[in-house]
Amino acid sequence: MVSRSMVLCIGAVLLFSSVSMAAVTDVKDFTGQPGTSYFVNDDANKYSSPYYRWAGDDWGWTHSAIAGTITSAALNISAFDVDASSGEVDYIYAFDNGNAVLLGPLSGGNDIWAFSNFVLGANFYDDIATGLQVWIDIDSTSSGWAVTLAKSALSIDGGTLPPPAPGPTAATPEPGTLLLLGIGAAGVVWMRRRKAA
Ligand SMILES: [Ca+2]
Ligand SMILES: [Ca+2]
Ligand SMILES: [Ca+2]
Repeated sequence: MVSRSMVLCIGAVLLFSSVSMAAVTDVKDFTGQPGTSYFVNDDANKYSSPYYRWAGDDWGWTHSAIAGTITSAALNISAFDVDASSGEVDYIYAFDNGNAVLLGPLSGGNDIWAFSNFVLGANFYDDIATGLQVWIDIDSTSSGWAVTLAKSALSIDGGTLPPPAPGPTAATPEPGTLLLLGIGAAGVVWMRRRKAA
C-alpha cells in the first residue's frame, strides 16, 4: 500500500536528483515537440515525409539550457539509413557563439538505426549553458541520399543515452510525469480506503 508520506518522500528524492549537477542527458525527440521538429514520431514512419529528408531539407534544433559546471560533453544523434559506406555524407554542426562549427558526418548504415557520437570541446560549454543549437546538412554532396533522425542526446559529464537506443522513443514518461502518476495512484488508493472506512 502506497502512503501519501511515501509518495512525498519519493517526490523529494526525484526533485533533489533533478537539480544536482552530476551526469545529465538532455534528449530531444518527437515527444513534447510534435510539429516543431523532424524527429520521427514512430518507427513505422521512418521512410515517410516529413521525417525522411533529402539534400534540400536541412534543419536544426536547440537543446535545453543546462546549468552548472560542465567537465565533459558529448552529442549522440540517432539516425536511420545513413549510407556512409556508399557515399552518403550528412554533416552535423553545432553553434559556438553564433558560428556553425562542423562536428563531422553521421555514421551508420543502410536501413539501420545507429548513434553517431561527437565529443564537444570546452568552447561549447557556454553555449550548452544557454541551449546548444545543432544543425544537420543532409546529403552535403547532393548525391540523392536521404536520412531520418530519431533523437539527439546531449550528455553532460557522462550522462547515459536514452533507452531504447537508438530508434524512436515510444513516449516514455519522464520523472516528473512518473511523480504525478504516483500521486494520482496514491490518491486513488486513499479515496478507496476512505470509501471502505
Ligand atoms: Ca543538405
Ligand atoms: Ca540514406
Ligand atoms: Ca562557445
